Amino acid sequence: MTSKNDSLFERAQRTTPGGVNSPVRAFRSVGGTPRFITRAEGPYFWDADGKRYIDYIGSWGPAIVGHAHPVVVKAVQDAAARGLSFGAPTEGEIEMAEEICRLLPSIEQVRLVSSGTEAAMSALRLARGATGRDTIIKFEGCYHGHADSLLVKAGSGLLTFGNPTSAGVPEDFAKHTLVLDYNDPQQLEDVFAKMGDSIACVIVEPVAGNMNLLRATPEFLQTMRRLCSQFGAVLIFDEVMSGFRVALGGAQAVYGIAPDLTVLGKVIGGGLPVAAFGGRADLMQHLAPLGSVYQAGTLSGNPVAVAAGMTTLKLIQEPGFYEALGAQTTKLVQGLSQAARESGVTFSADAIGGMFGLYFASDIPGTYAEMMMCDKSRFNTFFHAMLDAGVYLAPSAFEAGFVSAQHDDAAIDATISAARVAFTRIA
Ligand code: HOZ
Repeated sequence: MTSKNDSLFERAQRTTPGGVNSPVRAFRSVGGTPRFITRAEGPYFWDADGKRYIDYIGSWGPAIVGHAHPVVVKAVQDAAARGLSFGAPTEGEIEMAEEICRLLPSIEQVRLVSSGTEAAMSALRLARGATGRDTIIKFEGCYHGHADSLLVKAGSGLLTFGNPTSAGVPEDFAKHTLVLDYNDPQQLEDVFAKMGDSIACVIVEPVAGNMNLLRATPEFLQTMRRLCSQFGAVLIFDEVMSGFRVALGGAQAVYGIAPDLTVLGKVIGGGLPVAAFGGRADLMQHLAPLGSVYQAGTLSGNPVAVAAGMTTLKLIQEPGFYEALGAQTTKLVQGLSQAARESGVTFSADAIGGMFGLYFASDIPGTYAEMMMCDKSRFNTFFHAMLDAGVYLAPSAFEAGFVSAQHDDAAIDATISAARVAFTRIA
């Protein structure tokens, strides 16, 4: 019998490059046919062939309260009935800005946009405009969306500017980006000692989620905080993944470090396109219409998207929300680790809040280089065995996983049982 997923993929490729609207969805890294999703509810979604999966990507982070939460759906329906988009301000946007500033005290003022890419790109422009400097620092393995200055990999030496990682990014843009090693505070010290006065900003994922899950060491983040303050550079935390995910106050609450600017996305939209950047009021006041840094968007602060986001932000503040989310995520990674041990498979796992990483390596990686040494082919075998068993993990060995508040014991236990079988295919 022909699979509907197969025929949809074939059809999609005729009109859409690679058949997908975002590359990782194409399953290129793991092989096989992407699943076309027809509906989702709680911790599950269903594909075009009617097969149910326990979902561990949660739309790559936003679905923290579970898919199609009835309270969020109702808020979206009500907002939609009042009008889809006005291109003029609404009270809902003020409420959302107030809520963000209350939950992340380092944010004194915030601007809403529609995607994490847009938020990161705007934060960079603001940092450059406010400091009058061009050079930015990012870290190998961190992903901040696909703005030109950020699709850059390390050059040949510490002080060599980066090389584009995508065709279409001019060398002239990449030459303003320095790419350093994650979790290497000494490199930061060396670079700032040589050229601290010309650095506009340092942008970092304080808990990295785009090279699988990788925690920053406190020393690494403390060093960049100190150096940015000392040299007048702007410290930008990209909390698109970690914001409202590793804790209510994001990674900055976990580490107790206040960045100058924060980039947010995913959870704040509750599944609809809301992202934001915000921080120190004196920096934010450089933005148009007050200042000379231009930034704008027709759908920024869209009323339907804001309704989904605000309702989600309320739900995650219910008593015990993060305790329960963290407990289920820990139960998942401990169960998977135990199942791997029983099969003699070299494996480790980490979790922080509702985010987790699975590593086919004996220890949890602490650097990008260690992460790259994880066994990708074992991950791919595991991924497909889990998929066959109805568990949908991110289709890449280098993406983090996400648990929602709807992942109950039944879902977690079923996942661990599936893993017991999957690990035997590897051993
Ligand atoms: N940016 C996501 C991977 N880290 C993928 C988003 C998507 O395909 O929806």
